[in-house]
Amino acid sequence: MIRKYARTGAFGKKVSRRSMLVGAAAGMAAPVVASTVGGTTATAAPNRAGDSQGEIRRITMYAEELPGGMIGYGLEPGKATVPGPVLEMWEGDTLEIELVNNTDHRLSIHPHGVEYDTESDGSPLNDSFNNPGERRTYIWRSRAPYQAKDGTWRPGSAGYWHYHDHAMGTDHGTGGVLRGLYGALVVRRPGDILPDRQYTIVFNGMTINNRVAPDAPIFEARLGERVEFIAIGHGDHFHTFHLHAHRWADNRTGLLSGPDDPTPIIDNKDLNPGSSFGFQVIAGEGVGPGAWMYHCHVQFHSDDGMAGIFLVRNEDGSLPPGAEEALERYRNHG
Ligand SMILES: [Cu+2]
Repeated sequence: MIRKYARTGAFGKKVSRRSMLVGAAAGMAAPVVASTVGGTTATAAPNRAGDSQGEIRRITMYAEELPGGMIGYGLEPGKATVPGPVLEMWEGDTLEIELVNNTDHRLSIHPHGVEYDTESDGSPLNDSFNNPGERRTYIWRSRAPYQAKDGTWRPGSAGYWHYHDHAMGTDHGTGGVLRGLYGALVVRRPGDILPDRQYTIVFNGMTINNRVAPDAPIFEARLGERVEFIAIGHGDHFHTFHLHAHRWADNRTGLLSGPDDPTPIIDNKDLNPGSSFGFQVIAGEGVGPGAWMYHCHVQFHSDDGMAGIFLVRNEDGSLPPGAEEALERYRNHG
């Protein structure tokens, strides 16, 4: 699945709201092998004026039942996915989400990383949820770094965050999270580099996006494409996320500011319940195309199915030597 980003001009002026805010089922893996990867070209980062007051954008989301007992969020009726769509904001933006509950369960949407009033908390504690069939608007605000009255600098909202249900099953949304009501929230800073592709990886319980190997997601890219991963943890287990043959800087973006940037470089990171991080890699750079594993590095978790594939195709979209065989081995996982 290809994430289309705004590629020209002032963000929010020339591109539709939908194309800016959400990835088309970005968390869903493309079908194994059979699919070809659609071509996209690298992009320069669109850059909004730094003194912008931000924009107010409105979207509608739908919570719906899915096969296999799952429940997902979607941007159109009948289009819910697990994980839900990637929601994006620029620092300073406000996002108004009208959530339509098309299920028979009480549920909500609760974000991490952004600011909101108690009415938009998404928790039963604050009487903030949707009853079955109900529509309710949640308002999320973001801001750039700012100087407090005492002169100290306070953090902005930019980061790789996430959202999830906080009302189904229990007052903490335990039932909703278990069944798939979660997704990624990306808040960017003007000047941030945008990816060609974007994938959400949620370690939820002992699953990846509520699936286990050999049915865990296979994320695809072509050699040299800029791929953004957003990793999120949920459930009751402690996990570590590892991606083969690629590494990233352990900071907000995963990128270095220059050759002397002292940020630690990693290829493995804790991914515990409620936490999230993201990073960008250039697919196959330095290592070539191939079927590269990603998995939880807790050994019995990977053995039990918390493992998937980052399939880096050749630049022309074909499979490199050995990849088909590797995918066949993956199909026999476990
Ligand atoms: Cu694990």
